[in-house]
Amino acid sequence: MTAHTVATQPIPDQKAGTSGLRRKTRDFMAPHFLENYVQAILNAIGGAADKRFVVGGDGRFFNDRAIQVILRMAAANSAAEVIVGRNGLLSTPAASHLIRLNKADGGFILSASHNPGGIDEDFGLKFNMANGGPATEAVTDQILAETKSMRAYKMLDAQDIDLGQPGERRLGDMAVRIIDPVTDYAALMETLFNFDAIRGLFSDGFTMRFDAMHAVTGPYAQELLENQLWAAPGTVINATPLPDFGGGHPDPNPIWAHALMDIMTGPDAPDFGAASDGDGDRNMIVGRGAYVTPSDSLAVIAANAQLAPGYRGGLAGVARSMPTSTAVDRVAQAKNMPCFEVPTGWKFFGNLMDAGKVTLCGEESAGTGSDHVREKDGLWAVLMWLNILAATKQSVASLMQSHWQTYGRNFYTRHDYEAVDSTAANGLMDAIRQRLNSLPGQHFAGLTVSEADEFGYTDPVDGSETTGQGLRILFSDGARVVFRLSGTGTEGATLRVYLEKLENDPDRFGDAPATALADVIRAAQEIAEITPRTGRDKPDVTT
Ligand code: G16
Repeated sequence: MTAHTVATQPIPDQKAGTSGLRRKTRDFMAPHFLENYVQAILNAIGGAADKRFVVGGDGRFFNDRAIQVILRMAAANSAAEVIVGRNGLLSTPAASHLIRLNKADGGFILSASHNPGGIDEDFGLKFNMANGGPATEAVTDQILAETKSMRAYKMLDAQDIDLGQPGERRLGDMAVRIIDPVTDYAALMETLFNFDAIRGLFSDGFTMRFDAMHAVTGPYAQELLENQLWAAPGTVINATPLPDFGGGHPDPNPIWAHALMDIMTGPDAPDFGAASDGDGDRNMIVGRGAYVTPSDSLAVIAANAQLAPGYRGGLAGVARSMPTSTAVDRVAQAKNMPCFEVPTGWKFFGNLMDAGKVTLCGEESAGTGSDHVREKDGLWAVLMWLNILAATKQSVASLMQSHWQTYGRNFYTRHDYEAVDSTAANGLMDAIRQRLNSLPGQHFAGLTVSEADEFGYTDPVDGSETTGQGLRILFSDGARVVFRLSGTGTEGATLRVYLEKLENDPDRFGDAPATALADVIRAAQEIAEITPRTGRDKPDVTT
């Protein structure tokens, strides 16, 4: 087997978004596209010589081909070892754990997360660093710079490696270690949660559905929930990872996980429902007839985490992304815990966790996790909920009621306008940006603006600065609307409108979010002129 150098040209716009490079699958399959980007990553981290990496993905279309390319390039760039999940499968949190467990130099995670998969859908690649977390902005900036001057990449002439069986292989001088994707991750979960208590819950007749959405968490959920925690066979549905996720969006929210929502609101609803996304880092939590928003889930976990053995000593602090509701802030205040607000993107939590400033992090985009890894972790959140339910012996609905009684209810909803013309979306944002200073004091839909700004962040650990992270409008009654353009889409622009209002009147806790937030929604429409500027009279997705 010989390594050779392939001449190439820079490919425009290989700029990472919120979480790595996401593009149409056919873009990734185009000549040199993947290879250029992989070489740019290796160059940006100072080369691969003698380094060890973890490689795996969510099993979407092109996952298998891309992994073979990465293996050959790692070998040609003189890496010492690559650890790869059997059949190329690794959930994102499991990959993060493996990097840390094996003290690897980093990892390549192949996924476009919750985006659909297939030759005409989406693909993605991101690099995680030695701490197990997504590359920081400094590193992604360096990768981008490398893509712009890319002239050659290294490739080993070699046959595909059979990834179907665990064991040691060699690719030239590089070792390839194929491992079971689930084992180490499941062992980590057992150190964090009270498995006996959860087994007791299921033994007492507690029922559950976990929708793996034909994505990567199927094997993880079957092993943990059905084999180790004694949930009834059939608890995990859509458990086989498929390259096109069965034609669906593997996005765990009430819209895309509507099959699970139908079960949970139907006459035979089980006690508990949950779902995870393409690569297993997002989660949805739902009780019988009781959907829990990701922001509320974060707050409930912050309030109850000490019930799980791994968190018995309490939390060092909590952090949320800026658009996430402030429900967790009130828990932190009551418990006298530090609470950090960071830009959208899990990479912004990494420094806080590494520095021991926070234990628990969460995002409105269905991500929750702790410092056990450096990614959000869908199944971790599900096990945390099961542990809390086992310890409190409450239903999801009653737990939420008592949480709101204590802390108030943050009504919350997000409106997504997808595949909007990019110029129109940027124009909408610019127009608000230009009016930020004049908005305070103005009235919209009966609400008075009290503050308006554009969110920027200075990392308290390394002092790095990030600007332009969302436009915030606060109203005098404490309600809030945030406008932000998504960084994970692959088509046009996606406008996200995040709407929130705190309610302290227990008689109103049962209101529908759309009712409770009606005035905030109208105010957002008026401020952003959404319909005239985008031509849309309603959001594509409301969660
Ligand atoms: C990614 C990041 C998350 C972030 C989300 C937001 O999620 O990992 O930290 O909250 O994107 O996406 P957007 O920029 O579209 O609002 P994932 O699950 O897609 O990797």
